[in-house]
Amino acid sequence: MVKRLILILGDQLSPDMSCLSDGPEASDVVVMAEVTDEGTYVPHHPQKITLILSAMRKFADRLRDAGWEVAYTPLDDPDNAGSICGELLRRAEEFETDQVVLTEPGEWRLIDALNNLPLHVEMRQDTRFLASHADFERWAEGRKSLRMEYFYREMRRKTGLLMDGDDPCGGQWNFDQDNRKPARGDLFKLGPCRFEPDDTVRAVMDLVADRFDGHFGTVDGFAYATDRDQALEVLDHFIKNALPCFGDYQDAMLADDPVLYHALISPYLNIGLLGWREVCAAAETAYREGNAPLNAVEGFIRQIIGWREYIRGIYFLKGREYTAQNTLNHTRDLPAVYWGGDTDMACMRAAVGQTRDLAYAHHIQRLMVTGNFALLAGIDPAQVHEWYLSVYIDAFEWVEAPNTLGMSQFADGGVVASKPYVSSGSYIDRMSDYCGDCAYKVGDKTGEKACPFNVLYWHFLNRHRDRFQGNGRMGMMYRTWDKMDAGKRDAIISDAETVLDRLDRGDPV
Ligand code: FAD
Ligand code: DLZ
Ligand code: SF4
Repeated sequence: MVKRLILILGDQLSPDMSCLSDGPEASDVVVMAEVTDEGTYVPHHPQKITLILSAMRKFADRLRDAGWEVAYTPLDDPDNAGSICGELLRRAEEFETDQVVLTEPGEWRLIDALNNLPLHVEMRQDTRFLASHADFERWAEGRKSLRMEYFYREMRRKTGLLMDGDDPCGGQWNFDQDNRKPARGDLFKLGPCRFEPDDTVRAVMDLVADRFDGHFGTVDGFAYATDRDQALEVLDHFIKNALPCFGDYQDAMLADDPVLYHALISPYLNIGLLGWREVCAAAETAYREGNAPLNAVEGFIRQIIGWREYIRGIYFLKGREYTAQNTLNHTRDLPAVYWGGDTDMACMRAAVGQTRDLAYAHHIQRLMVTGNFALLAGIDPAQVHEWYLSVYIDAFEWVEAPNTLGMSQFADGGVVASKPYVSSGSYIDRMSDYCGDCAYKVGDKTGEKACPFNVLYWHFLNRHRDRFQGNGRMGMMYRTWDKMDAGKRDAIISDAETVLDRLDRGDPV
């Protein structure tokens, strides 16, 4: 029988991948390749590359132990073709076959490239998700708006998670009104799990430091889990120590605590070291056994079977053109502050600084600090998208693009978000401890020291009035703006333009 090449990508590191379902007995060969192209098509953070290559090496060993033949190409192999497609062609020649089996990648770029190979490619569904493409299309069909909340309820019914018979536990689907407490500096925090690099990880760190020099961030301090056992430890640590407070402090931000009560499991879910089922089951058990309150557990499970699945559904439903959208016609270049350039804004310094150091920021930092600033300042969404895809440890296009372009930048015209996620500085002040240490004054609405979010917020609403004033959820903002005296409005617009001019000149803000 002709040998088939079974391609396993760096974010497909689970024995449950559909492309492995025929088992090692079929005498196929698994192809795994560390390639420069995947690390540079956007300049990925060195810790993200380290995570992926280390986890690939360890997963290849796991497959060999399970009886698979694995053809593994390290990054520094002199014969390395440098790209996934190049490696497949090389292996096809070596094993004298034109048969390839793979699981659908999480990015149109790679799906198209692989489908265009002069080989016979069988692309199977990615069954690691709760909702298949067909399930999501069925749900979306005929709906005027694709709101996550309704999709989520269907997923709760489908899985039976947090259900008492036909009803949601506690009589409500969503307990968000109990969540979102502001940050307190004296919160008891254990911090996330950290793993000392072993020999495999150290070798990869050296290689990455050498080959991807110049990317934002460094490998220094890399402490992520890189195999299944370590990822399970992270999950266990979260369920025991952080889940009980997850809901309450989900939106809080503290300068000296980058993770707070977040799980930090997205990298492992996204590369296959953890699965949604076991993660949600562990959270539900904590609730049923009285170890975590319902508002926390419901909020957490909603992120996974609600938001995560919904976001993926949107990416594949909307197709290749989704990432090119720019509904608000924003064209300004991404300012240097996103790459660690000088800034007087304490919140941006904190969010970008921890992103550089850890390749991680939690949801509200991504949405309401760096995302909010880019949207208010009118940054080209394609550049914002590339930034998020590059710098975060968990970023793969299927999950990053709808979050960035849809939820955060409103570039899709309101498919994901019913209104733009914008705020003035007062939201950041309420939810964080950033403003106390800032050169700007969050209480100042105009003037040299006025918080840039305060003036840019009104500038955004004013310049997009035609689009948003009819949005029921934004009417009050426009009424507030209209009631302001004309002199104050002029001063705000003029101060905002000073900030924007500084960004255009490349001066720090
Ligand atoms: P927790 O807050 O502990 O949440 C638990 C889990 O829920 C996460 O691990 C994640 O798997 C899931 N989840 C929560 N919110 C979302 C969401 N909006 N979309 C998908 N899954 C969600 N998430 C990514 O996994 N990859 C990305 O590239 C990514 N890019 C983002 C870009 C922007 C602009 C924004 C606003 C959000 C983005 N998110 C992304 C969603 C979210 O910020 C991260 O999933 C989360 O911060 C990961 O950290 P955590 O594991 O500590 O999450
Ligand atoms: C992100 C990434 C990186 C940095 N390197 C590799 C690699 O060397 N080999 C590989 O198979 N996959 C890598 N990946 C993950 C891919 O970019 C990812 O599979 C696609 O973007 C589709 O989600
Ligand atoms: Fe950020 Fe404004 Fe607060 Fe400074 S004052 S930390 S710029 S929100």
